[in-house]
Amino acid sequence: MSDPYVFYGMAASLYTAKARSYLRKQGIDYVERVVGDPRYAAEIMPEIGRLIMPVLQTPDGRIVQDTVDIIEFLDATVAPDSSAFPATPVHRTVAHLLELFGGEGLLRPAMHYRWDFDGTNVDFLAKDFSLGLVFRGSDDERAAVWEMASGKMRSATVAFGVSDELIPAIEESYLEFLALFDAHLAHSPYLLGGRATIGDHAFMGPLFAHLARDPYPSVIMKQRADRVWRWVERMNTSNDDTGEYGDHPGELFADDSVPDTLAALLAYIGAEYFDEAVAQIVAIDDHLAEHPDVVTGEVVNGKPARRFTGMTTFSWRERPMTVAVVPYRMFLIKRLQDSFADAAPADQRRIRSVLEAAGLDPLLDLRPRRWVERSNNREVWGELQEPVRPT
Ligand SMILES: N[C@@H](CCC(=O)N[C@@H](CS)C(=O)NCC(=O)O)C(=O)O
Repeated sequence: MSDPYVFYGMAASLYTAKARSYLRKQGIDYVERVVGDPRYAAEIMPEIGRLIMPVLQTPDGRIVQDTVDIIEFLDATVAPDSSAFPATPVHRTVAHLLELFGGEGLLRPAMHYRWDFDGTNVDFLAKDFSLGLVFRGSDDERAAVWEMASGKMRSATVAFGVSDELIPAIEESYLEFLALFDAHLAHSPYLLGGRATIGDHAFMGPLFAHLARDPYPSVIMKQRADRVWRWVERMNTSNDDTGEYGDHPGELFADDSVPDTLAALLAYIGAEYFDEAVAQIVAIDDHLAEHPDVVTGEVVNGKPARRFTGMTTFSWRERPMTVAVVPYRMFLIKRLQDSFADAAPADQRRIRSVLEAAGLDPLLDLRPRRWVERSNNREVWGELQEPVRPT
């Protein structure tokens, strides 16, 4: 028997939940270690140049950081027969869109419901964070690490657009999302039908660690969207866990189709997230226009730990919202466009009409003058190209 994979993360971490659900759904033999484990500092950090989770270490010692790369690597090497990437063109492109929205678009409610309800959440979070970050440390060490880590994450809420005046709208928007996802799950155990795809795994990031597990929002999910709560449970099992659907075929929706409840969720993504995604593309293109000295392959922002490239403002629910510019999103949008580009012309027309119905089709065309790619576990600038900006 070969050694298991080693998976570094922690219970409270958003992106850890995304890749963990993949490991579990695929029945991959792995052990999980917290990032406070001294082996993370000794073996992982020197390779990846920053503290970030999750990270996968393969039995032969290879290190893979970033949930997209972890899932893609395992999908190609361990699980090609049960791939989380749909084989058909519409489903595949929609899965990439859901991956973008799940991993990035749901950060705002996740951050708000974690960090703005101290009366209910904070004692749990303090213990939970220190379990993952401090390995067998004293109470004083735990308290110090919690102060540092929680201070950093709390200030990041602002970077994701949480502000006092927008909180009522953020909550309204999240409840709408829960209602739409819950309605979709009434007839389907996963986003694209009978099995989990990369879209489900990305949704697990915000929906598990923060929105289903932190005390305050977990009650909201259980009371308002019990099917979403069940989906979260299901995503953490290695079997189907679809009893309430009867004998459900483990297949995606027939004929590459998008049922009405999924179309409604896509329309929600169009209304809630499209302007933000476009603002990110434009801001990255502006940044590159102002920095013509950037070269292909250069680490974005000079250091892997620098995740933001300034701030940008766009209109959200008819109010201005200011958020951090996140170059990593260019990596995800490129994958969406690559999936579209790989499709045959007739399939491209079908993809475009599904996205058009949701007001999302320009995401198939807009691009900054350089994409963001990943190399050696870092985000790097791609080749220079002709930008396509909104008209
Ligand atoms: N793009 C990365 C994001 C990973 C990420 O942001 N992880 C968070 C925890 S959920 C983290 O390590 N944050 C630490 C930090 O930014 O200092 C992925 O998909 O894996």
